[in-house]
This record gives sequence, structure tokens and C-alpha cells, in this order.
Amino acid sequence: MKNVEILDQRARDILHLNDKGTYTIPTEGLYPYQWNWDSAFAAVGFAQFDVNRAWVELETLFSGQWDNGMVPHILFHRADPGYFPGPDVWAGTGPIPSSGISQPPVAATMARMVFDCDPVLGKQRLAPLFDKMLVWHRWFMQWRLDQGAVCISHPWEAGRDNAPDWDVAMANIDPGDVGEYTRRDTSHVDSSMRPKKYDYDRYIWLVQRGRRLDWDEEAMLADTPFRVADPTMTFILLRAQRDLVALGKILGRDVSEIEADIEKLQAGAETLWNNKLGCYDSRDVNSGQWANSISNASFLCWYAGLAAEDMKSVYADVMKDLRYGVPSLDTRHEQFDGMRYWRGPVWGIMNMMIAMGMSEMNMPEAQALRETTAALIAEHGFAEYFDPRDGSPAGGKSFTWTAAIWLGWASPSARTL
Ligand code: 2M8
Repeated sequence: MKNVEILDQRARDILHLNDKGTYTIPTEGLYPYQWNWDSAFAAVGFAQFDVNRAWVELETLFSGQWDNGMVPHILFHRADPGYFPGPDVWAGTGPIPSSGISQPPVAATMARMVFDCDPVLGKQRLAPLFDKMLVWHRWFMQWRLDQGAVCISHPWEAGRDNAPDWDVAMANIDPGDVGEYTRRDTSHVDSSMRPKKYDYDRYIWLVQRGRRLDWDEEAMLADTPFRVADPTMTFILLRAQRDLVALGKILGRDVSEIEADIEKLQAGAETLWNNKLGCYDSRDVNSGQWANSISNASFLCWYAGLAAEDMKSVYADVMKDLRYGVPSLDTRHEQFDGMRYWRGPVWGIMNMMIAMGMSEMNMPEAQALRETTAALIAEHGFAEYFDPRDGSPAGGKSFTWTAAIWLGWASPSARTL
């Protein structure tokens, strides 16, 4: 591996490069705003050398929280014509111009990791954030549950935008009246690495629907064509609730409500078990159909605190001929596309969360995944994502979350998780 110190420095430089003072953008050009889960991962990166800056990142994220508790997936602090759909299209109703949907709630888990870097400072900064995280998690429990599993209302909410997990629900949408619009993403990145027009028409159609309903959750839920119960959200919220309990105990709070929610989510997680596939999978709520997809989100089961013994052999099968970490879609799946975003590529953040779970379950695969992710980044750079077959870098460059997980986990110099 190249000199670790040089790579550590490069990762810190990337965080500085994308740092807008009180928040961090994922990468210049392609994503010029603050994204929810990107920011939480960025905080873990900052915490390795500037714990105060890590807390600022999370505080800025929660300054965009809506009255109903939702924390938006994008905060548009400063308008930038390079991204579509921007603040005018979304017309979010919170205190800061924003989107109208959320993203996987990794913040409590990442806040706990930041806390552990400096518990004295952490105790000062945690209390107000704890209350906001509690209310956000409550919003998921109120508006996103189906039989205890957490659903998404838009593919962008899961963060795995074009995963095949949503194909059934997406086919249910007729975007005939979506109108003309100009994509910006394909002017920054080759279109072969991005979602297709078929997907974008439906993404925008769903945004237009939410906006028309003034982002009122009750109204949006009625007759929605798109509601998918998904392992990303379910496993991540389950994990986040466990971390929130730990943080609440540090603050001396009553955590009984969260503990009750954990029970519900644990039961909900089991409704994502696709018996025929032998794997955790996404379930279209409207039709009850399975996605039949073994994705990197399926392997967040251990991160969620589930023993998931049956998933160990599924993992071994998926990883059999791969050297660079967990593909976003099983390479044997007919829809596998090694460079197309969430339909095949490897993502560093997912590798980190999967490895955190495996490590907590005492699975030796955790260390191997850490080392292969480190090798991937050392050999191919701090790209947004990578082809699982040969590690080719893809998407945006100098990417915040890849730098962050390098510093917080993959680097041989990182404090072990
Ligand atoms: C990607 O999603 C955005 C929309 O939210 C986009 O393609 O425009 C996803 O990879 C998402 O998970 C990520 O948070 C975001 C910024 O990195 O980019």
C-alpha cells in the first residue's frame, strides 16, 4: 500500500476542499449542497483530527429539521445552478430551503462515534442534538413503518437511488405528465455511470407529487404509488435507535420509548426476510412483491444487531470472486451493471457499516473487508464508487464520504471501531 501518511493527508485535504465552513458538500460540481447521510459520515472523518468541526457538521444538518421532525435529505444553503432538482423544484417547507424527503438515519450512530473521540466535549454538544435525533426517529416511526419495517417514499430516500429494489414500484408510476426538465448530473459524470432517463422521469414525478401535496405526510401516504419497505432504512434505523439509547443513558434520559421502538423494528426486520431468496430483501408494500435482490443493504443485518446466521453463507457466495468489497448488487444478478451507481458498484460507506456489524458479531470477515477497502482506495483513489470486478473508480472524484471512511475506519492509522 502507498504511504499511509500521504493517503491520510489526501483524505484530510478532500474534507477541507469540500468544507463550506459549517457543512461539507459531497463533491464539487455534481453535488454542491449538504446531503444528510454524507454529512454524518463526514463528521466521523473530521472527528479524527477536529472533533469540534465534526459536531458543527451535525449541528448544521439538524438546523434544517422541519417542525414535523423530518431532517431533509438535502439542505440548499446557497443556490447553485449546477444541480437539478434544486430548491425551487422541491419547495421544502422547513427553516432552510430543502428537499421534502429524508435519508438513512445514520446520524445517531455517527454522533456516537464522534462522541467517543472526545467524551468531555461530546457531553457538552450532545444534549440538544439528542432531542433532535429523538424527534427525527419518531418521525420515521410515525410515517414510514409497514409491519415494523421502515419504508421509503422516494428512491432518493434510501440513498440507493437506482437499486433494482424499487423496480416494481417504479413500474407503477406513469410519469407522462412530468414535463420538460434538464438533468445536470450527466454534464458532470458519464451517463453510463448514472441512473437512466426512465428512472429520472419517475424521480421528478414523485418530487412534483410531494410538492403539490405541500409535503404533507398524511396526504402523500394516501394512494401513493411508491412505498417500499427496505433493508437500508430498517437496519440503519434499528442500529441508530440502539445508539440513541446508549447516548440517552450517558445524558441520564428516559429511553423507554426508544427501547419499545427497537422491539417494533426488530419484528419489522424479519418481515424483510425473503424465504425463497434466502436473504433480507426489499418488499413493495402496494403489491407485496419481493425485489429478489441481494444488495449491500441486505448485509447491514449485523450492523442492525441481528445475529443473522443464515446471511453468513450468502455473504460468502456473493464475495467469492471479489477483491474490493461488497457490490451494491450481487454480480450474478441479471441486472448487475458494474459501473452504474447502485446497480453494482462498491461504496465505501456501505463497506464500513457492514464491517462494523461483522466486527460486533465477531466475524473474521470484518478485518478482511477493512483491508480490501483500504487497498481499493489506495489503488484507485477517493472516488464516489468503484467497479467491484476490477476496482475502477466511478462517479464523482475527491469524494467526501470516501475520504471520511478512510480516516475513520479503513486507514491502517484509524482508531479501530
Ligand atoms: C446520490 O443521490 C443524489 C440524490 O440524493 C443524486 O444522485 O443526485 C446517492 O448516492 C445518495 O446516497 C447520496 O447521498 C448523494 C450525495 O452523495 O448522491
